[in-house]
Amino acid sequence: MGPVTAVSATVGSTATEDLSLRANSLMPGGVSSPVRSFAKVGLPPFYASRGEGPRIFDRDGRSFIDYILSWGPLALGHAHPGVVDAVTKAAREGLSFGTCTEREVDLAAVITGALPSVELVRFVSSGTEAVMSAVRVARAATGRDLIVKFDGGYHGHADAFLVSAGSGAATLALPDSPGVPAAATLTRVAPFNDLESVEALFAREGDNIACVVVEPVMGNAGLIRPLEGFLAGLRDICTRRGAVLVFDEVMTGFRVAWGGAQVAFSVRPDLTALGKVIGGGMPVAAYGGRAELMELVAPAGPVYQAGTLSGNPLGMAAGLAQLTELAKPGVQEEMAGSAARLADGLAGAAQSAGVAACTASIGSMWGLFFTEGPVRNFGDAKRSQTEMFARFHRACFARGVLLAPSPFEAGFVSSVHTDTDIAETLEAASEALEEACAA
Ligand code: HOZ
Repeated sequence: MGPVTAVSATVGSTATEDLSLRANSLMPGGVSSPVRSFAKVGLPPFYASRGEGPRIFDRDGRSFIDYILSWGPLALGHAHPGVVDAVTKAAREGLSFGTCTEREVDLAAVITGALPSVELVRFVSSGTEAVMSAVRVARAATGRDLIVKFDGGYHGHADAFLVSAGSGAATLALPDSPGVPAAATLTRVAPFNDLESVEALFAREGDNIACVVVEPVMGNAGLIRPLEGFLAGLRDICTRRGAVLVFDEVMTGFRVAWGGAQVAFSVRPDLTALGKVIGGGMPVAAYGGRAELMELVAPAGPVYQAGTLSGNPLGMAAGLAQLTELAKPGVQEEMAGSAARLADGLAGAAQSAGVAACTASIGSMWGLFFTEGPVRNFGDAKRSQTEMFARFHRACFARGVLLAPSPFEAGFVSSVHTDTDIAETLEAASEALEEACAA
C-alpha cells in the first residue's frame, strides 16, 4: 500500500496547512483540546471533514482507518446510522429543555443495570465533571480531604488531578500544570500496580485520605493493564481504611467489557465515573455508585453539583442508541477479537522488523510501546522510544492509518472495524516499521 495523496489540496498549500495557520492566530495552539496537537509526532493537527464507519476523512480529501475514534466514544464507528437516526429524531423534538426527560431515566436504567456497583447515577457533560464530582462526594462522605491518584493517570483537568497527569499533559510534558493553587497539595501520587506504595501513603496519612481514584486499566499513559490482584488490593485497602474507591471508567466503561473494568475484574468500587461511550459521540458523562453515597448529592442530600445541559436529550438519545447496539450478543467479543488481532499483529510485525515493542489489548482498547517491556506503570512507559513512536506514527499516517499522536494514549477499535481493515492496518504498519527503522 503506497502513501495516500491529497486529492483536494488548495493552490500553494493544503487545506490542513491553511486551517492550521488560521487556527493558530485564533485559538491557543490552534486547538480546542491539547491532545489534538500532533506536534509531538511532527504533523499539523488533523482537520476532519467527515467520518464513516471505521474511516475518517480530512479536509484534504484523504481517507484513514481511524483508531482514535474521538478518543474512545465511537464504539460503533463514525456516524452509525442507528445513533444518527436517534439523535436526528431527538433534535426534531427539541435540543434542550433544562427539565427532566424520559430518555435520561432510560439511560440511567441501562447504566445501573450494566454496572453492579452503580445503584444511582447523575448525568453530567464531561469526564472532568464526573470525576471532580465523585471526589466531592467522597470528601463529603468521609469528612477527609486528601485524594490518592496514580502516576500518569488522567482524570480530566480539574485542579486536583493535574498532578503527575497523563494524556496530553504527559505528551506535552506538563504533568503538573501552573495555575493550580494549593488545592493540589491535597493530592498524593502512587505508582500504578504498586500496592505497597498505596499502603505506605495510608500508613502516613490514612486518617485524612478520602478516596483512591484509579483508571482500572490505564488508558492515558498508553494502555497499561492492572496486575493480578491490584484492583482487589485497592478495594481491600479502601475498605480497611474507610476510604472511598473511585473507578474512573470514562475510558474503560463499556469498552473493557459490557459495563466496564469492574465487571471484567469483578471488583466493586464505591463510586464510578463514566463518559465517552455512554454518550455515543455526544458530550455526556456520569458518576454513580452506592445509593448511600449518591444520596448525598443535591437535592437528595447536601453535596451540590449542577449543570444546564446535564442529561441533554440529544446526548441521552445517542447514548441509548449506542448502548442498545453494544448490548447485542457477541458485539463486545467481536471488538475484543479485533483489538487482540491488531495488538498481536503489531507485536509480530515489530519482531519481524527487529524492533523492541510491547503491545496489549483488553476489550476494544489496545496499546503499543516501543520497549521490551513489561510496562507496568508510567515510569516504564516513559522509558519507551518516543522518537521511534513519532516516526512510526508519521509512516502509518502516510499510509492511511490514523493513530493517536502520542505513545501516552490508548488506541481503540469499533464494532465496524473489519478483518480487512485490521489486515490493511497491519500491512501498512509493517511498511511503516521498516521506514521508521531506516530513518
Ligand atoms: N481522555 C482523552 C484522551 N486521553 C482526553 C481528550 C482530550 O483531552 O481532549
